[in-house]
Amino acid sequence: MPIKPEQELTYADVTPKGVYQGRRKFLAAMLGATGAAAAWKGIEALAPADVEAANTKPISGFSKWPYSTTEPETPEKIVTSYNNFYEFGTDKSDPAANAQNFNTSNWSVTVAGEVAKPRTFTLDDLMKAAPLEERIYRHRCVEGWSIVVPWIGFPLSSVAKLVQPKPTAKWVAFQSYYDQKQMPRGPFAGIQLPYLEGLRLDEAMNPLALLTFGMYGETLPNQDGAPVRIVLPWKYGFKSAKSLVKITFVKDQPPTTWNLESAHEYGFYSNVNPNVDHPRWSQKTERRLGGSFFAPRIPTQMFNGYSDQVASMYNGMDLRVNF
Ligand SMILES: Nc1nc2c(c(=O)[nH]1)N[C@H]1C(S)=C(S)[C@@H](COP(=O)(O)O)O[C@H]1N2
Ligand SMILES: [Mo]
Repeated sequence: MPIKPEQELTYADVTPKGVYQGRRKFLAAMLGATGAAAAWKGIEALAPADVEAANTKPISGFSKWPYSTTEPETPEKIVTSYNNFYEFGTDKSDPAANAQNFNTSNWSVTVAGEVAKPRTFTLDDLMKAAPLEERIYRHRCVEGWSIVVPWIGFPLSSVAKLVQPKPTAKWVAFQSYYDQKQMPRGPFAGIQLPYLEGLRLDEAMNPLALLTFGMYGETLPNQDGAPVRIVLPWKYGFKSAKSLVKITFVKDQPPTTWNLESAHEYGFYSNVNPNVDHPRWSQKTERRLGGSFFAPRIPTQMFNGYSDQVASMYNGMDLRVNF
C-alpha cells in the first residue's frame, strides 16, 4: 500500500530528485554540519531552478475571489516540487522530474452521461465556459501535510449548466488521463489507472468545487495536473483528480481509485475530518509545508475549515460511517 503518512517521510521524499541527486554532496555537507533543520532549509532554497515548471504560460484576465483564505500562500517552488501524481511515480519528487515532457496539447475533456447535451470540449472552449477567478484555498493531503495555493478556475457547476444534467444524474465521475507511453511508471504505481474519482451531485455542484486551469498566475504545471484538474478544498487531496479527460454524470455512486485500493482506509467521501483517524495515523494535526522545520504541527479543521460552505450537505449523515 503506497501512501505513507507524512510522519514517516524520509528526507528523499521531500527533496526534488534533481536537487537530491545533483547536489547530494552539498546537502550531505549541510546535513553533517547542522542536521535536519539545515536540510529542510536546503529543500526550500534549492528546490526551484531545475524543477520549476518550464511548461507553464501566464494566465490573464482573472478576478480575485473575495473569500480566499488570508493565510500565507505556500511558496510556489514547494507546490511544484512536492507532489502526488502516481502516474509519474510514487515519490514526492517524481512528478516534477518525470512529467516535464508530458504532452498536453490538443487536450479535450468529454462531459457526458446523464445529461441533455453531452459535449467534448477543447481546452480553450472549456476555459471559456465561465469567468476565471483566483481562489486561494487550503489543501490538506490525507498523508498529513497541507499547502495554501492560489488556484485559477471556476466552479464546475458552470460546465454543468452547459451540458444540462438530467434528473437521473445523482453522482459525478472524474477520469484522469492515462497513457502508458507518456506515463511509463504507471504500471508500477500500485494503484489501478486511469485514476478515478467521484462526488455526489450536490458536492460536485457546490460553489467551492473548482474546475482548475492554473495556479500562481500561470497555467498548471504538468506535475500539478495540467491542463485541467478539479480542486475540492474540504476533502483530502486525493479527491482532486488531475489532468482530467472525462467528467460523467451518472446514476450510481462511481468507483474511485483509492477506495478500490483500500476501502477501509479511503472512504468515498473523504471529507477532511480531524475526528476520524486514518487506520494507520491520526488526522488531528497537519504540517504546513514551507514553514520552519521547527514550526509546530497545526490542528486540522473540520472540513478543512470550509464548514460554513459544505457542512449542510452532510446533515444527518454519520461521518464516521461515511468517512
Ligand atoms: N490523476 C491523479 N490525480 C491526483 C493524484 C494522482 O496520483 N493522480 N494524487 C492526488 C493527491 S493524493 C493529492 S494530495 C493531490 C496533489 O496535488 P498537488 O500535487 O498539485 O499538490 O493530487 C491528487 N490528484
Ligand atoms: Mo494526497
